Amino acid sequence: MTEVLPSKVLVTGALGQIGTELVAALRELHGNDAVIASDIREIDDHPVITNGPFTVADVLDKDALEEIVIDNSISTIYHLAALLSATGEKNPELCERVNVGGLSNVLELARVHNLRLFSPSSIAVYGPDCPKHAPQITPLNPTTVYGKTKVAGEVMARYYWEAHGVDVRGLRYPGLVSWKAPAGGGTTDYAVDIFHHAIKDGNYDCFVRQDTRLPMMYMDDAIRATLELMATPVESLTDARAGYNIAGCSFTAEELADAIKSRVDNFECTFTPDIRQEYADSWPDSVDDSEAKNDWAWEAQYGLENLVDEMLANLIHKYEVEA
Ligand code: NAD
Ligand code: AKB
Repeated sequence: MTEVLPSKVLVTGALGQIGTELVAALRELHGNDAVIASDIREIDDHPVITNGPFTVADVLDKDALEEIVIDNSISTIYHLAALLSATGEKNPELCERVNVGGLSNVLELARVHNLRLFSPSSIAVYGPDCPKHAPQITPLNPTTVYGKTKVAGEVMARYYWEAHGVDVRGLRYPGLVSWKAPAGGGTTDYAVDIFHHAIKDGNYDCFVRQDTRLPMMYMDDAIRATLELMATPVESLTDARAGYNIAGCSFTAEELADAIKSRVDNFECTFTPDIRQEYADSWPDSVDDSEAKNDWAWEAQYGLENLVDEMLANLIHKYEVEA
């Protein structure tokens, strides 16, 4: 008689900024052993990831992924492996290969093995022609290769749902601000880096102009949005299912610096834009998330003030513990 194993969850790109926190949240929900973290990078020990199963897996190796899916009775994949905007622009060919090729592999595995799939999109799907307050539905003409891979990802996800009934869901995450893991090669990384430098050095040289306004979100909201979307009954979801807009808060780099200055004595912030300014300028200031609100009652809990309070309190504590 064949033993029927309980179904499990696989997270790709689990060592990244989102993965580190999503794996912890999923293990809280399903139990440590039911969530298999994977990444292309190897690790010996990790405060979160190694308290449950971890395996090295390249999302471009479909056969290896399939072996993990079969051997562990995987029923859901949270597919986080990707290259972000700044890294992607430095290596566009690899960015396309990983972001589009990797997603194509997991979509095929989802079709063949009847898996549910979470595949994140980004505010980077928008381009300069988009209104500053980005609607859910508008022409998507990104100028970054990363943005193009995210548009392609949404199109592929919708196709797999419509043509094959694969239950794939996605969110257009804003720039995510978190303290547990570093941000990984994106344009919105300044909104994370600024906190570390404020605490360690008392100053920060920001790589975008002070008037750069972008949609941002505290990680706790992003993780909750992910779990809420995945828990929503399928019949409640609409055509936005491959990339729901979700709004957290929207602030300029200067507003962020000022909020930190009002809490960290003598903090100084200068602004020296580099190439990432171009990517930031091509994205909207804020997003309209009415569809997420209507379809699955999405509501953010963090604005600029409580985001800054949380980031400073947690990072100061973290640095004290590490000292
Ligand atoms: P990250 O860069 O921090 O982590 C990505 C992880 O993927 C890394 O640990 C990396 O080692 C891994 N990876 C890269 N190539 C791989 C491969 N071939 N096989 C397996 N693993 C590989 O990224 P993140 O911030 O955690 O983002 C996760 C997802 O969320 C991505 O799809 C990203 O586009 C999306 N997203 C993130 C943000 C954000 O602000 N963090 C915003 C919008 C969308
Ligand atoms: C990036 O800046 O590349 C990411 C994103 C907004 O997708 N944080």
